[in-house]
Amino acid sequence: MTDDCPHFHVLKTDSDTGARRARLHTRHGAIETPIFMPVGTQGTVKAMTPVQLREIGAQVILGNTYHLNLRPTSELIAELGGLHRFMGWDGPILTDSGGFQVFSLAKLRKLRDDGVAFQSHLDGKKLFLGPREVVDIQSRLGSDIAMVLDECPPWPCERGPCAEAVARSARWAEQCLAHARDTGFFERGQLLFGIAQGSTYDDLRREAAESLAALPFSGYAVGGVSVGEPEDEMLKQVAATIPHLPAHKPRYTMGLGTPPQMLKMIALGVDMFDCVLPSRVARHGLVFTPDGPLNLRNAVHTRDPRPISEEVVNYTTQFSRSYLRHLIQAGEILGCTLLTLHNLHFYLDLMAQARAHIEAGDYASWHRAWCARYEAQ
Ligand code: PRF
Repeated sequence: MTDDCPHFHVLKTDSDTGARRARLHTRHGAIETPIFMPVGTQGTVKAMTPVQLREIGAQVILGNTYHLNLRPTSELIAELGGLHRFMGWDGPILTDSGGFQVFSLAKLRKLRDDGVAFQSHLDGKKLFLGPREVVDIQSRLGSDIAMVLDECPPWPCERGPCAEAVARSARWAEQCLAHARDTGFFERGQLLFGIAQGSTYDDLRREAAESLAALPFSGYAVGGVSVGEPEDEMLKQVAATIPHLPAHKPRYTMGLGTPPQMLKMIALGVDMFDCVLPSRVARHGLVFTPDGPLNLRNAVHTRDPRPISEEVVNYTTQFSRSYLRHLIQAGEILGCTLLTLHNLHFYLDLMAQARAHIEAGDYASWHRAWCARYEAQ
């Protein structure tokens, strides 16, 4: 295997941890890593305009094959010029393949060797997603980074079913790659990432990673983490997977996490993260600060004239905790916008700090001190 990867350049590798500073090139521009990707499931990062996302430093956002293909459908989005034009975001977009969402949302799922049959959670319509379907849908959406179809075992999961999920995911990944090649996916400049499963079994994690690493995917994700397992178990699973993935390609842990979890995973060599956490909890009044999360619904903030944090500067931190609490208590839309903006800015800025500290060569001590303060509460 050569260490040449035309779309990914590792700029600096940390000497004390597995952290690296890199640049991922897509057909809608470059992404500086480590990076957090705000989640825009239905073609919108809830409560945020694309201009606001740009202003807080978002570089790449996520979309979801499952949701967008049900409504308004990938055919309609293709007809309207693709997802970028449809939603007015001209930066990179990563789309998840839909398998994971079928398992968490759809009704009457039936797992088959060739894919998964299910009923729409919206209208009960009978549908099917296989390796070819998810590649075709992501082609129509025009995402810059597409994900293969995988089977994410629940936690906890017995070894037998987990080994089957790993084997099935490996077959589906290979079929996705073959179909992408056959349909001009890579010629159009789209990238395709493999997803390594394996739950809590180190040897299955290794097997999953090695079988994917043998194929020329554009990057690799660690799937099946943050599905209810304790944090130390989550870190163990990522640590069991990363060493068996190619070092010269991007690595992405799907669907996590808290700020300290992301910093710890960067130290293990992870480059990319996505999570609904910062945007979802914002809509319920929870905001992030360097001293840990703050619940603005709490009565202690009723007359608090201070900003969310004296150290964080964004559009939202000009307002008092008292006012922001009032907006959330009153169910005002602006409350969702302001708190989502704050939380996403907090996550994106944390990644910018991580990049700067990897460059400066003090990532190990910086991230330990950052987590200690955040978790001291
Ligand atoms: N697979 C896919 N998407 C996902 C996951 C996965 O395992 C997870 C698990 N944390 C979140 N999103 N395809």
